[in-house]
Amino acid sequence: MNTTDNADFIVAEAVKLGFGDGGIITLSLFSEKIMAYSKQKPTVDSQALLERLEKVHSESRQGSFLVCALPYAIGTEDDTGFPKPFGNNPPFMHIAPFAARHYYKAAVEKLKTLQKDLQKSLNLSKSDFRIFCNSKIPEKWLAKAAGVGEFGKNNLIINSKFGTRFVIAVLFINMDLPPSPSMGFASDPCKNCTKCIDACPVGALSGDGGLDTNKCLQARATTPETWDEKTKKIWGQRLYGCEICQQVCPYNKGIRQKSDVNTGYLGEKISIKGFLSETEEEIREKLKGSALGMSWIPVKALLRNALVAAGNAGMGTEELSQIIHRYQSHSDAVVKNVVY
Ligand code: B12
Ligand code: SF4
Ligand code: SF4
Repeated sequence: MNTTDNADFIVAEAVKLGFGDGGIITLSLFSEKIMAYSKQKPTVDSQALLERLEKVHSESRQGSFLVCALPYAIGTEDDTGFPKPFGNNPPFMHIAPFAARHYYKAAVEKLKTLQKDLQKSLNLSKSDFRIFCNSKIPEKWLAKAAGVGEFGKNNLIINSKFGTRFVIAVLFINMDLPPSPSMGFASDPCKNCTKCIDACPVGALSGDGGLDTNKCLQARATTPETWDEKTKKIWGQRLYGCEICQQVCPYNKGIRQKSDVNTGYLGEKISIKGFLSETEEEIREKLKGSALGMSWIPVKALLRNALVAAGNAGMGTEELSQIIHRYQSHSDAVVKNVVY
């Protein structure tokens, strides 16, 4: 096999494992592309982006990134046969589709399988590979450079087949491989569209690709802070996740994806009563292995979110009052102060 065959073979194997798309970029070409992007657009801090890759650099600065896109399912209420961890009693609160199953974990598992196969077929050792998913390295920039997609004004990478609804997973391979051609957009995919900017309920998108994490509801979903009345109202009946800037994107229109991923299944609807009836320990236990069980998501932030959802569902006084009463004497102000 020559190296071109290797590159095609690797991407094809990734797709066989369930990834929707994949592309390859060498470490050296990535660095070059980043420098070029920052020349075109001074807000792109090439130095900072390249520093984030330092952990990956091999002495020789050789190597390639296989950047994969794992599309996530939309409309998982259709799924049958999955256990509902908090029961099925309405009213419900919502989990955004990207977190309804643990796609990040599933993507890493898929890359581990691929790595094992590649160790044999490319005659490389375990230490020649590194897997990254939701990590510190600039995954969106790698996806752009590897031709998987292009930045949209919603701050996400748009893929020409899957829109924005996919997670990115990266396999570093200590071998220079031919880079993939770009798969889609010759120029700015957004053009004059501003739908995501206009629809964001908190004005978090700046319009030039930037996102204000102090405003974004997705960022605030995990921050243990007390919310004011305005934030509570805007939060609605979510438990976790906001994806309005994806719902309105024309590139996601009409795409109703299925997924073979079952890892950490929670579904998109969680019973408010079922959730709030559990102790914190029980909640932690039930969320283990799911996207909401990740170490950096504090249970007290989820409790706050659920109590706000309960309030917005009109359950603050009668039906849930006994359950909610427990939280009025909670030791933590973030949870206690939010009770409706
Ligand atoms: C921290 C983080 C968040 C934070 C903060 C996001 C942020 N902008 O900083 C929060 C919690 C808000 C978040 C939310 C979401 N995230 Co997130 N997040 C990350 C993470 C771990 C790091 C991102 C990061 O480096 N932030 C630091 C800032 C400075 O970098 P940046 O966002 O890349 O900002 C760049 C752009 O603004 C760009 N830029 C500057 N000027 C301009 C101008 C133009 C015109 C353009 C287009 C771009 C541009 O340059 C900046 C610097 O690089 C990545 C994983 C990774 N390693 O990439 C996932 C990741 C970006 N998230 C992802 C996803 C799916 C989401 C959510 C949909 C749900 C979720 N998982 O939480 C929402 C979507 C919100 C949104 N509209 O972006 C995916 C994106 C997949 C895709 N299709 O692009 C990633 C890649 C995770 C993964 N492995 O799949 N996320
Ligand atoms: S995730 Fe929600 S709050 Fe964050 S930028 Fe998108 S629409 Fe705005
Ligand atoms: S909604 Fe419009 S502006 Fe926003 S990312 Fe999609 S195409 Fe671009």
